[in-house]
Amino acid sequence: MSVNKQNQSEIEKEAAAKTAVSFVRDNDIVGLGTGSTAKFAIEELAKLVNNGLKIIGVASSIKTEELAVSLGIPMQELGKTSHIDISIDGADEFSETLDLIKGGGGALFREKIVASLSKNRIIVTDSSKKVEKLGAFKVPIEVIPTAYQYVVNELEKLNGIVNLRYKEGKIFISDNNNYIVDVDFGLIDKPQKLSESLNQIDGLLAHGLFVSLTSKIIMAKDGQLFTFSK
Ligand code: ABF
Repeated sequence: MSVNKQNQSEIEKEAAAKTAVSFVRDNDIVGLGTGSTAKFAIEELAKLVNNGLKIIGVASSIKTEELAVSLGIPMQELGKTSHIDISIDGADEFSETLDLIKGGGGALFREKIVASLSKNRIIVTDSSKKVEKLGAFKVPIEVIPTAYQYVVNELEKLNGIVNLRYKEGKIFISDNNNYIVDVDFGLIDKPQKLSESLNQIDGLLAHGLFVSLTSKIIMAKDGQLFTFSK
């Protein structure tokens, strides 16, 4: 991506993130996403907290937890959270039916738990994430290592082309000590159906298809904000 395009993307991400933060209210429990767009939202929230906004943050990754704590946002553990008022997170792809592919950063399991606990789920993106049909971005899937080969077999039965994720030459290990595979299913005609099939596979902890898990998508493009909601 050229420097100009990268700068434009960052400007769009920041604009979308700041808009999402404007929906946060005093005493909200706020789900904090993972990735560069969510980072803008966390930084904006920290400014408001330092000006008196009273919230409790719940992180979708260790990286997000560390960032939020370093910025002074009061936090509570995800495992001890029974409800979240509003969550703000990014995505790798989204369609106008509010279906997403998430997990490019490897945080999809906790992101999905945060989204599932949230009353209001806001996704913030730059314009590069909008697609007609999901699937150009391979679907990240978290796999328990002791079930790895079995899960690969099952994914291949679903016509998936499975790629084990590596980072810096080593197998990528998630925050939950599992593997991540990125699976090419081609363009996905029926995300709900594929999601249901994936949910049946034992040893597959979570997948990056977020179907019916989003309240609103805020996308920034060329200085304008676009909102997608049902
Ligand atoms: C996270 O946001 C992940 O699910 C997704 O991969 C990422 C998108 O990253 P970015 O906001 O940096 O484009 O929630």
